[in-house]
Amino acid sequence: MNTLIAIVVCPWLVAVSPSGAYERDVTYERAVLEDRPVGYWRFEEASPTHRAENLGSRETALAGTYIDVGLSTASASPSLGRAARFEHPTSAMQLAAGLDRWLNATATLEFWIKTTQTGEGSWNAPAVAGADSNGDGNDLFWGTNNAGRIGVRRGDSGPAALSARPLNDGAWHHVVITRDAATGVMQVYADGRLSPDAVYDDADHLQIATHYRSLGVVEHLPGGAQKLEASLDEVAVYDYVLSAEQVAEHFRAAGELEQFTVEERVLKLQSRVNRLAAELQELRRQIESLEAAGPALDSQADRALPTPGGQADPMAPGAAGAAAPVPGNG
Ligand SMILES: [Ca+2]
Ligand SMILES: [Ca+2]
Repeated sequence: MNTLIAIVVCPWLVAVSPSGAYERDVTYERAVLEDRPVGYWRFEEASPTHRAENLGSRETALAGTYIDVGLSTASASPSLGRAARFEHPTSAMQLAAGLDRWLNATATLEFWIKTTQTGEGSWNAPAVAGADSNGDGNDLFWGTNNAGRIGVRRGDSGPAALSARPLNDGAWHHVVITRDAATGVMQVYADGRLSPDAVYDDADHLQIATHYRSLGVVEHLPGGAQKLEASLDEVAVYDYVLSAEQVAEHFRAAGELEQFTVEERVLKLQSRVNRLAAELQELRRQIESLEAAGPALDSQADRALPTPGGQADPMAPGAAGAAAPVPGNG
């Protein structure tokens, strides 16, 4: 009964398993789905024998198969549920169809990552997704790790947009990488904010032709490459460039992370205050609009009243139905 009530009263806040044993907050999930990802993997499965559910619009076409991936790990906050550990040289999630169709075009890759790995090299550095085109720079490395700085690289040692600071401190971080295939502009957001100096205009505008359909590994690499060693969560792929507001909203929807510094908590609270102030301003505007329209509405109401000489008020003094004064003590 309680389960039913929770779902009916607030369907976007609480999801309850059929057994009722596991509850999770889906605030973050709702924020991501509102922005229509084509692929969105939450890693909520309890066992790697299950298929990784894709909540994005491509549904089963981008469902995943776990390969040596650890599951049921606590994620960065209750709103993120569980996370996946890509902790072995063979750890990967293989998808039913290619990711390159999306990520080689204008796209966004969003994920949460926890790692202590220090990426070395460029084309052979660990990354979340991508494939090497052997012998040339006609390739993309999404989520590449360059000495702990995470971002996207085009080409073997080519242009890259990387987070301003290393993120390999063993704490969870929200990373959003965007690439506009038409303009060549690549951006990296770390923990909700655009990284300074992490916008790179890749002027070559190459048409990338590599094929890949895995998460947690760079495909088609000759020997000697570094394999990603990290926990990942809430990986999402979009077929457009997320705006700064959308990125900030997702980060905010993750809720409070205990790892945040006082400065980061103040920034999050300030962001919430700004949003409430904007909502208050909008409400005031609506009130003023109603007040301004008030006289006109009153005039219309007056015109709708019965004219004098029309139907008599049955309770008026002297009317037949009016009650006679009752003598008494008052
Ligand atoms: Ca999750
Ligand atoms: Ca290459």
